[in-house]
Amino acid sequence: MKQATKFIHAGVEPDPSTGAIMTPIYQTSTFVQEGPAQHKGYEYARSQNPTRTALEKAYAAIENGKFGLAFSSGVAATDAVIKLLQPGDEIIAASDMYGGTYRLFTKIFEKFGLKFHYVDMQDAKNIEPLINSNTKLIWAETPTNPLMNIVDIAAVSAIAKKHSQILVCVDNTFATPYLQNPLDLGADIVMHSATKYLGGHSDIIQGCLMMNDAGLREKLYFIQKSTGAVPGPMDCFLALRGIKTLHVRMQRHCENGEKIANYLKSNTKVGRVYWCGFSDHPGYETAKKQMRGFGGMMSFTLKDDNVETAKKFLSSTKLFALAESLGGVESLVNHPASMTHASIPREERIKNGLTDSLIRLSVGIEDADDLIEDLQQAIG
Ligand code: P1T
Repeated sequence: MKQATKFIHAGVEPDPSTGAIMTPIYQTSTFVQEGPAQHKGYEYARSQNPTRTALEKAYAAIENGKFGLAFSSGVAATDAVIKLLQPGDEIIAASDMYGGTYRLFTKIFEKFGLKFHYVDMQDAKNIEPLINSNTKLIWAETPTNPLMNIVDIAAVSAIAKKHSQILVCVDNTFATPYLQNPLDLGADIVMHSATKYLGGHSDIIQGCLMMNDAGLREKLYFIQKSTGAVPGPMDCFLALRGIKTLHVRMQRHCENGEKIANYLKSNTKVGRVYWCGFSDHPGYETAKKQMRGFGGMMSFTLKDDNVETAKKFLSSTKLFALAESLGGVESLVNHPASMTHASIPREERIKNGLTDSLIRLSVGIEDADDLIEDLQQAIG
């Protein structure tokens, strides 16, 4: 089945009781049983809910996976993956990633005896020297938030496959399944902040995991129901609705992204533009190999590269709303150093290239000319 058809139909069947074409919002906490343990597959809504079941089937299908699991946030989905591990286990993660993921690893899980190593994963070979018998997970994000670095998923997965105990999980939030399918490239788990492009309308917080291995699905399902970070049925309904237009939205995000990236590059007041669709981007060849387009996320600095000028720009846009998050139909602008990545220690951040003056754009699906006009007046 072609992608566009899959995004619209994945997981959804006419409702068995009424024929409703849209999966109803099963707003219920529990399900009546005919006798003890005699039920229709639904017992208690933390464990199963029909709206969530439809969404989880859709999640599996859009990432070419066998199984999908929905969580109450992207961070909750990441949390579930790390709970597969035990004290003493080691994780290799990319040094550039969403600040909240870094915070979860360093502030929550390190104190439970997990050891995290952070490497520049733009060269997969950097991983190998860190592998030992305790290494259980490689955590990759690509393109990375906010520097748009590219990790070669097939190369990282091939290294992991040499060691049977190592799982690879890829945070595919920025690329979305429209552009990239990590399971097809050898990853064991795909994670998304569905809050972003999958939901697509800035109206839910949600996360998900997709995988092919039934044993892994059982372990993650056990964690999902035991720790309880499940999304409510209304949010599942909204995510299901969002997925139906993912391909159409992404097409426009990619078109607008290219126009805006080129506009910024040509503006003499702009310094460096971080967008993986430029042929001089260090990860361009890998991006071209593993992605079907380059998306609408980018970061840049102004030539007058200081925090005050950046802040003035951030307060001057009118269409680009200054806010955390990304991937919605409306354009957003963000200051990673003080907003989404504030939990990463400054020295650590700067060492990896995330300066105080970096500006991140989530290019929406408005008219590109209007967006360029807005950037133009804000740059001045
Ligand atoms: O916000 P939540 O749904 O819990 O997802 C966390 C998350 C995980 N991975 C990536 C790549 C992300 O970008 C995020 C959330 N990011 C933002 C809120 C942001 O503005 O970058």
